[in-house]
Amino acid sequence: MHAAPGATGEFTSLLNHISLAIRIINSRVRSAGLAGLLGYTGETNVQGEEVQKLDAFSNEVLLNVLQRSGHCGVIASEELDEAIIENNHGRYVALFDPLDGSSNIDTNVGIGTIFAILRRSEPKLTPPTLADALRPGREIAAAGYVLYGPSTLFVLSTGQGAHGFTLDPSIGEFFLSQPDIRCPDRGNCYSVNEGNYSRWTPEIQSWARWVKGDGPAIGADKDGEAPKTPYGARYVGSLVADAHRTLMKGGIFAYPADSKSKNGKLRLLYEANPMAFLFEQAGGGATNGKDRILDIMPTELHQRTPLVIGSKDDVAAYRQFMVGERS
Ligand code: AHM
Ligand code: MG
Repeated sequence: MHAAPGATGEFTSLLNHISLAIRIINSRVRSAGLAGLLGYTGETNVQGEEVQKLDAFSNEVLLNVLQRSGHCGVIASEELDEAIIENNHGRYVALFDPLDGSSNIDTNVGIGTIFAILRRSEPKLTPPTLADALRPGREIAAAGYVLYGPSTLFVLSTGQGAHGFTLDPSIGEFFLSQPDIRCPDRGNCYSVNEGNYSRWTPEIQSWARWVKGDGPAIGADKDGEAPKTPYGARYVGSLVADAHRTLMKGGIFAYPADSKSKNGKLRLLYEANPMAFLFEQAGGGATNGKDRILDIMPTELHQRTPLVIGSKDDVAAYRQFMVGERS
């Protein structure tokens, strides 16, 4: 963690607080199944204490740690209706999804935490407002995700590349394990909930047929290589797990809009922006199908957006289907 480039002083302290919250959440995630086995999943445990669901617990931990850090003027979470705006001296805005993929908790599938940090423009002169949080993702100062998988992996960017840190559980500290992650320019896997196929537009359906080798052949790229279809299918249903695989191995993850979720399912501020920031830092791409995710000007806290992230050539090919350059 200390090797994160560009992290100094207050900013470093904020990141250290986030790291602490993550380690607390990790320890509870690691024993979630055990707690269930021992019957701790009811309203109260044997000590008579209320047992919180893991996502509510994770939210509380991040909130408490960030509030006590004193660094945040605005804190917003996917689990809270309203933003917490309270600290006039806080120079930063923290936005997070405390436990993403929570529908996978009960089956012991990878889950994660996602966050973004923004700098308030004039923290000394103006009290914090909601507007401090409603900023485009290109202004993010730091973004990261944690994958609670076979190991606990923290992928972080402070705007100078994306770097992976693995938790050493024996001493409870993160160590730099994947410096300067680069997403391959093209991959051979696609990741999408294809159960939504009948709800997609014809453009998305065409892309899905193409990626399975059932669509029009696509010619060589400028580097002379034509994409080889069919792509393999991989879909966990936890954004952090699907995004991490895509970041490391290349390919594409898409959660498009559909006739049921007209603006897509994923949230711009807590999920799409941090992931888009990390993918761009690793040389990948991120679009809503037409526009760059990081250029979207948010209008509300819990705004949703279609999200397509991955290898830059795969994201570019998807976009060509959406804008009618391919069909
Ligand atoms: P959540 O924030 O309620 O956990 O929902 C977000 C999750 C993502 O992790 C994942 O990419 C997506 O929802 C999966 O949705 P679906 O089950 O519709 O495929
Ligand atoms: Mg989520």
